[in-house]
Amino acid sequence: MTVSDVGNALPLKIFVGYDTREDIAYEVCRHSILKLSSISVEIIPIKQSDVRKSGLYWRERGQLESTEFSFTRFLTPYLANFEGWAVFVDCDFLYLADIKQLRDLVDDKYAIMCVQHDYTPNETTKMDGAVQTVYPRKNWSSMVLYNCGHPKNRALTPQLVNSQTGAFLHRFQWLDDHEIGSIPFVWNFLEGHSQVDENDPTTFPKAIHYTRGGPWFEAWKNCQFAHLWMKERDEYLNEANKGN
Ligand SMILES: [Mn+2]
Repeated sequence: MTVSDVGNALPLKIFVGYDTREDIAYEVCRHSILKLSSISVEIIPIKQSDVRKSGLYWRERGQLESTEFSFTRFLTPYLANFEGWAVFVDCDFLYLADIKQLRDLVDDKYAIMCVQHDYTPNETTKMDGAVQTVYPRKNWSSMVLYNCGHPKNRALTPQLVNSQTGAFLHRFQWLDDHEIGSIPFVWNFLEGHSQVDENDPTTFPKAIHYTRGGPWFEAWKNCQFAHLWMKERDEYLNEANKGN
């Protein structure tokens, strides 16, 4: 929290998809958000074991779910009490810019906003060997600004999140197309896919998405932008050690 926020509205809720195999990715993502944020934020990991315990999540794990938050992410508006705007983001992101700039993009006429990638991955597997699936609107759901108070998002009850197909949820089929706003791709900059144009600052990443797997996996320790993630990880570890 910063001084300029005193008296302002509630902190921005940022729900982060948490996977037990990627705890360090979550911690580093969180660190990068907090380090650069000029607004007050509340970072909340969505842990599958927690939402199972609290009775919000009961579906069986499917073979195509590459992370523990494949479906739990769609509980975001519910978890935010269907109030205000909230962010959902995968844990495999590294923020390079102030999240205030992202929040300033919100437009109440939309039910959700996201980067609308036109993306077909080259890899057939991702991360630690999980199957890479290809579908329309691939990667749109990995970082979403939810207008949690929008009436259409009331559809996202635990009942629906636990019963609907992956296609329905990941393609946002509870919404009409015009209810889905667009955000510049630099807020979900896909490592290995999105391109920087050195002559065009609007292409410089504001949040890198290590969607194929990040440096916390042996197979991806030399991926593009690995050094940025490693640097953030070292800062996180240094601070965590000092604080204990
Ligand atoms: Mn991801």
